[in-house]
Amino acid sequence: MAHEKTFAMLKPGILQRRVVGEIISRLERKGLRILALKLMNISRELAGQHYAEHQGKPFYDGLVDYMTSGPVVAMVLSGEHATHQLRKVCGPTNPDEATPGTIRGDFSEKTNRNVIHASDSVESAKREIQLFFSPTEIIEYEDEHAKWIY
Ligand code: FUP
Repeated sequence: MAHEKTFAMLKPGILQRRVVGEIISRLERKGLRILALKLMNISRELAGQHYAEHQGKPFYDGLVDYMTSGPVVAMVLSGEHATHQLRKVCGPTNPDEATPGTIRGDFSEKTNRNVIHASDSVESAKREIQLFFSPTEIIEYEDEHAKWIY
């Protein structure tokens, strides 16, 4: 089985809107397993590293302003094809294209406020996990229920 780790981040505003539990619940219900979870304020430096591929684009400064405007919830998730599964649960970047039933489709209205980040590849997930978590923060544990999911 191709089990892998992936990275998700609930973006600023998520706590104020009091939907953290509801969104995490959707990730769990899909079968994704939480290996690390933390509430944090991110620095402009970390936001810049995370979104390095977008440096120089017209929306970049606004993106960094927004991502540093309030606490986020960062997570490491695992599962079979977890990166692909997580992206599907989130829906497309632009909420206009995200169908109801996806997280972005249900909780967001605009691309620049699309509620959740999800790694776009296994390689990105590795890089992002290392940016946000130290190895000791990622907890490996037995999962007796895996046989009901996979
Ligand atoms: P995604 O991988 O779905 O997060 O999408 P991107 O890496 O393309 O974009 C990262 C973030 O930049 C988005 F979540 C929101 C922001 N963005 C904009 O604000 N405007 C754009 O035109 C594109 C992206």
